[in-house]
Amino acid sequence: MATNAEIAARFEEFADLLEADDVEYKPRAYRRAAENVRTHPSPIADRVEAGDEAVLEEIDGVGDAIASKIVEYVETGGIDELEELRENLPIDIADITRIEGVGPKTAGKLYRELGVQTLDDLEAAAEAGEVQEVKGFGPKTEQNILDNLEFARTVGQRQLLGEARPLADDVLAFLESIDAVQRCEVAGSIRRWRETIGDVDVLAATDAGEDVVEAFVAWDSVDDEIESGPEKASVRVGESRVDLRVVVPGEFGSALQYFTGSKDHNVALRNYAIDRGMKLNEYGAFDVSDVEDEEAGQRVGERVAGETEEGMYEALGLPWIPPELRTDRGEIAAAEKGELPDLITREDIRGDFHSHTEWSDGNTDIEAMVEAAADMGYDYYGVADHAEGPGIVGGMGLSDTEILEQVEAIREVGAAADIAVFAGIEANVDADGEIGLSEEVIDALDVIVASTHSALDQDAETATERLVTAVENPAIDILGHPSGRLLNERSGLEFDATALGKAAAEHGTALEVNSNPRRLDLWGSAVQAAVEAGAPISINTDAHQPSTLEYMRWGVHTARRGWAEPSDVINTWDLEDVREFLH
Ligand code: DGT
Ligand code: CA
Ligand code: CA
Ligand code: ZN
Repeated sequence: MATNAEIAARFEEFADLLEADDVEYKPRAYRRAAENVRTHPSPIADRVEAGDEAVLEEIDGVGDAIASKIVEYVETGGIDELEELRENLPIDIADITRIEGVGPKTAGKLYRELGVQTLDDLEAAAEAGEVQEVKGFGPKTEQNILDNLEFARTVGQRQLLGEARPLADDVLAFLESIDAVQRCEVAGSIRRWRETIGDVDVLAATDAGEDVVEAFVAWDSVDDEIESGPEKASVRVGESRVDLRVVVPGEFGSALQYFTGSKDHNVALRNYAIDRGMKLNEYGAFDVSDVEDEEAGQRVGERVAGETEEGMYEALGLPWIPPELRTDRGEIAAAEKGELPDLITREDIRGDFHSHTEWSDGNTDIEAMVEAAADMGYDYYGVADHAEGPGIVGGMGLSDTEILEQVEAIREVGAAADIAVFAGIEANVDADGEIGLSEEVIDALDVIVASTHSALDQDAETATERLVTAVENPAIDILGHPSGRLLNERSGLEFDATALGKAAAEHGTALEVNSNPRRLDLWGSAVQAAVEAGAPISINTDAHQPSTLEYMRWGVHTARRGWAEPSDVINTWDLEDVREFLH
């Protein structure tokens, strides 16, 4: 069964190939459809297959033409029009467009002029000096392709937020150390806290742009300079690409707004501006109500904002929208109505319910974990080691007898601790949604986190039923990492997040945002669906050693991407309310 991600990938490819074929407008529509399909909370193929084609009307950007292609794909596993495009343009387009400066249009041209189909073909053509002979290209473009080829080969995958963000923080610290830099900030997907990152974007405000660019490319941590000019530079640091833009202080806010994205948010915001006689771009917000020729340049009209990002939104009569919400999933309408969520922050978190010790596969004893949790200023903390069961390596998970022994050990540490310590377990949700713990064990425990560790290839309908069965189980307090996905490794279960959220709300079971940067499970759009359905959320680190209790940062920002307010998240509640919830 096709997942939403697979359907979305087909439409991305569609968009790339159409663009390569010099088709206008249509590619944008396909990209928008792809994004909305990817983030749709319920498994589209399942519903279409079940005859429920009304699901297609729920998806923004999916009109009749795209809807019929989705149906065709679900029914036949292919899309005739896409096959035709592929035959027409047999290019490895995802690979080739990974080269900075080479987009689908360029790829199309290189194929038509030189027969380039793969990265290897392109390398051969560039080395033979054929690329610079193509109309519209030149020696500089050819050199750029050669310079970026190797890097394009190595960065097939997007980086994890947990790897890229610490680098971005280092970049910011470096920029702040440069005297000529007045302000600096990250932009792009990093600032939106997306779970994977294509490249790291940073922005600096300065009156001495060229000096700042020069200092940046000379930074000790830079491995390679990819390109640089008076206003920007791109460098490689380890596995990451970092893009710096320098702007004058008066345009910092507008540039920050523009380069933070997402593209979809910016398109929607620009349209919102146009409807109000305004023009937005990276140079500012302009009142163009008196301007006759709207295409007459970037800085045309009366400039009303640009120095601060708040000012850009204010110019449209909107409150500032937190970057995590900038996905075009309703944030502009909410801002207009004054209904933006009051998002949870790291400071709201009072405890963690899911982490491991050496009793199962953790690295330290119970005491070390509790001490670390107390040092973080938490009021309460739960140990939840693995119970034995499906998906857990033999001998690693605890038997019922061992669980009862560990409960005693946890109670002993808890009695001496400054914070409340919960005796918990991470049980295993089997293929049918059951956890198989004895009544005695269930009664002895304070908190039961139940997670899927097996049968992660179920179809979406079965998976939804399985997860709903789990949250209906009164013994289960928290459904751990619901999809079981591992970013860049396995996609995990697909399920109907709205249906799961409704069941969780009804049965008082929390849905986890697992903060491990390889998981981030649930993620933004799923959290948003769950929160909308009224489900309690629990943000946990799944730490296996004291240092990774710091993963809480990733989980909080992921919950923010799902519009979560403090009251939605049980980890912000006081001890008394938490105790009542766990009962
Ligand atoms: P990434 O790097 O793939 O994780 O995602 P982003 O969002 O960081 O994308 P990136 O690095 O290509 O561009 C950074 C931001 O700049 C992006 O979020 C929005 C803005 N931007 C860049 N190019 C365009 C464009 O052609 N149109 C619009 N509207 N915005 C753009
Ligand atoms: Ca980026
Ligand atoms: Ca970039
Ligand atoms: Zn687990």
